[in-house]
Amino acid sequence: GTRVSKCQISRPILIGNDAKPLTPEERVHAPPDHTHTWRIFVEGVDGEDISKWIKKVVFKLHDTYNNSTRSIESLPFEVIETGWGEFDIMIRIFFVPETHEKSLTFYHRLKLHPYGPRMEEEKAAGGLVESVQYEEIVFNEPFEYTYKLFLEN
Ligand code: SLL
Repeated sequence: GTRVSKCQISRPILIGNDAKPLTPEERVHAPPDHTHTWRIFVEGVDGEDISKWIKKVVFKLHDTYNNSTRSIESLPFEVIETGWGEFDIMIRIFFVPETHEKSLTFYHRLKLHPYGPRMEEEKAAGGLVESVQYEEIVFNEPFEYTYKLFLEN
């Protein structure tokens, strides 16, 4: 393939997690020390279908989890789990092979507890918390396939 010189394409994505305390009924079915259910995700902005250019997302969880490397190959790119602690999740994004783009690695700190500027709202919402980061993925001198893909989408 040929690269498109002097061209830079950037696409926004959202990386984040939400979490909430387990209800007493849910705690009956979860391991005894687990306190929260949470979801880690990679999403498009405004519901964009990112599977047109993202092939798979690998989430590396804390070693306390069974099968701590979770490979997600179709939408939604997310992992839903229960647990008791906060930790850093390594997130590796693989692009569709036609783009010839190398995978990119991000980190997200899993948030379970109300704290920070939104603490009062989070407490009022029964401990429902959310932590989302906006990332700009930049393709520098993309291959023609990638260039055309984003022209059309
Ligand atoms: C902490 N450094 O001490 C962190 C570690 C580990 C979280 C958090 C349970 C996994 C399981 C779980 O929530 N691990 O038992 O399946 O806060």
